[in-house]
Formats: sequence, C-alpha cells, structure tokens
Amino acid sequence: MEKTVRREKTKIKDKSMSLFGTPAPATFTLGVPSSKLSDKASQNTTDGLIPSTSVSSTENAEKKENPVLRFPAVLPDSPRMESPWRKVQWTDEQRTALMDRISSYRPSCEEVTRAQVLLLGPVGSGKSSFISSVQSVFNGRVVNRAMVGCSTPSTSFTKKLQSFSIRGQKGEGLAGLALYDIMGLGDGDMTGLTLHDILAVIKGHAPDGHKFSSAHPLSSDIVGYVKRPSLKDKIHCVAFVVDASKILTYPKGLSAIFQQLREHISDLGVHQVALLTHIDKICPQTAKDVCQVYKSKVIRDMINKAGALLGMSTSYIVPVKNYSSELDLDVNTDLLLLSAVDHILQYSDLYFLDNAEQTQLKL
Ligand SMILES: Nc1nc2c(ncn2[C@@H]2O[C@H](COP(=O)(O)OP(=O)(O)OP(=O)(O)O)[C@@H](O)[C@H]2O)c(=O)[nH]1
Ligand SMILES: [Mg+2]
Repeated sequence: MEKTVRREKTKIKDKSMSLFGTPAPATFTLGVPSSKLSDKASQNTTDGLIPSTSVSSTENAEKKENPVLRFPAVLPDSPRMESPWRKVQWTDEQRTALMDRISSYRPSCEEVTRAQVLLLGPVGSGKSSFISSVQSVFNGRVVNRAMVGCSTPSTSFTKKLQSFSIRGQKGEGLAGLALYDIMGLGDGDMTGLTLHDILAVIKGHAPDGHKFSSAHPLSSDIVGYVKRPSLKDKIHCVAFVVDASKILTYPKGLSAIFQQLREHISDLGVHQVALLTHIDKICPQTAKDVCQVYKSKVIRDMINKAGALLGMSTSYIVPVKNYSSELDLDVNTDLLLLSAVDHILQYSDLYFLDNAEQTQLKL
C-alpha cells in the first residue's frame, strides 16, 4: 500500500510515514512546526533564515530543539560576494534572445511536437506560480493561469494534472514546450500523490486533467487512461520545485522520498533539474533587485542545501523568483525565469538525444 506524507505533524505516524510505502526513518520530524514560529516572525513578509544570537529563554528552549532557525523581525543585509558565481547578462537584449529561443524551440525528435516537463515538489513550493510566471513573461503582463493558491501546509491547492503550453509573443504560435502542473508532495492521507501515480504520469498513462486521489490510484479503469503511451504522451523532463525559505524546515524524510523518486525517474531515462523558488524571502537584496541573486551567499548556501536534500549536483539547480504579489513585470525577474526554462529545455533535449541513440541502436 502506498502512503502519503503529512508535513503538519512533528512526528509522522507509522501509517502515513512514507509517500511510497517504505517506512521513513524514525527521525521523520519537522524542524520547526509552523505553530511554533512567533506570530511576528510568521507575519514578516521579508523573513529569512539566519542563525539567531539574542533570544529569550522560551525561545532558547525552542532554539535547542531547532538550533538552525530563527526568523528575526528585521533581516540584516545578507553577505554578498564580490563577483557573481554564475554569469548572467542582465539586459533587455538577453531577455529578448531567451524569449526567441524558447518560442522557437522544437524537440529534436520528429514524433514529438513539444517537450513535456513535469513540475514536482512539496505543497506550496511554487509549481503553479512558476508556470503562471513564465506565461506572464510571454503574455507581457502578470497573469495567474495555473491557479496559484494559498494551500495549507498539508493540502495541495492544485488537485489535478494539467498541462500548460507557452505561446510566443505577438500572436506567434505555440512554443514546443508544455509545463505540467500536478498536486504537491506531502499531501494528506485522503488526497495524496503516490509513487505509483507519479510514475504513471511520467510514463504517459495519465490523461490531462486527471484528478488525483490515493483512494483511487491511476489504473486502466479510469476514463482516458493511455494504455500504450507513445513518446509524445510521456514526460521528457522532471523539474523538482523547492521553496528556499523552507529548505531547512522540510521533514527529514523528504530527502529519502526525493532519492526514491529520483532513482525511479532515472530508471525511466528521464533527466531531472530543480528550481529553487522564494529566493526573495531569504535574501532582502535579491528581493529588491533580482540581479543580486548570484552575489548572494545565502542563496548560494541554500542551493547547496537544496542539492543535499534532492541528492543532486548543484549544477542542475537554478534559483527563480516567481511573480507572487507583483502586478507588473520586471525585466530581471523575467530573465531569471527564462533562464530556468532554457535550463529545463537543455535537459529535455538530452532525453530526445538518448532516445534517438537508442532507436538507432535498435535498427
Ligand atoms: N515571495 C514568493 N512567493 C512565492 C514564490 N513562488 C510562489 N510563491 C507563493 O507561494 C504560494 C504557493 O504557491 P503555489 O504556486 O500555489 O505553489 P504550488 O507548489 O503550486 O502549491 P500546491 O498546488 O498547493 O502544491 C503562493 O502564495 C505564491 O504566491 C516566490 O518565488 N516568491
Ligand atoms: Mg499548485
């Protein structure tokens, strides 16, 4: 029996300990239960995660339990590097060049008209926001097409599998890319995603619009089930999405879940990348000016931590700031989002390349 993960609880009960049926380690606890964060801290919109030096005795007790985190009322500027650790051309020209490249992208494989990318990550990590943000860049204004929600920590706002195409600017046709939104990992017992369902989606069995329920695993009985999926039905790349402001408080067992997922997904020959969202929440300078992203030590450290969580080299991980409260586009935010899409497309291309090689070997 496959099980789902509850993130709300500090100790996860045996029956819901693992997303995928294998018991998670007994240490499967949350670093900081959200109820323990002070109101002030949890209301602070520019909060970040830094070690605290001055805390009260009650806070001290909490600190002992959770030595890593405090949410100060006002964040000091975070340390910065002299020169950026990744190079980006923060110019309008580069933004246009990336938009052109993505709009005109076509998979190298003839049978397939679009690279299909599945976004996978914990509840509230920003999967739907990423899709909406990318669509906003191409629409020329901020839109909320993939429904972005205010999910509770354990319940995903997105409930079904939904693909979103990217349309080039000024009436251009569809780009050869579809981003698939799905419900979050770590949902409640009744509605959670199972490993079985995730793999069925990646193998191409799930119809677009399928609503997930752990009570009804994806099977050939459901309407629209794709019995013999071809290459065009499959997922060609998986982008894990993790929230930078929660990396330190995700349940310990999540790392094991990611490892398990990555092994199964790799067995299917699907390449994986990762997006680190909410970077504006951990670095005030980057919140003010996205160009600062690759000079921020806090963000670089968090990318290392995301790499450890996902069991992934940091070269696969890119930071993004999704549009969340903004009404207007910002050229640098666009650039980071477009660079992430470009990064995803590089790994989708590897899938098509691997596939072409295998087909040639069979001939
Ligand atoms: N500040 C900030 N907020 C973000 C960012 N990305 C997403 N959010 C906010 O985070 C919340 C959750 O975002 P969603 O896009 O709904 O997350 P999701 O992964 O689709 O969540 P589920 O569908 O519930 O699994 C929303 O309030 C978003 O506005 C980001 O990069 N920065
Ligand atoms: Mg969503």
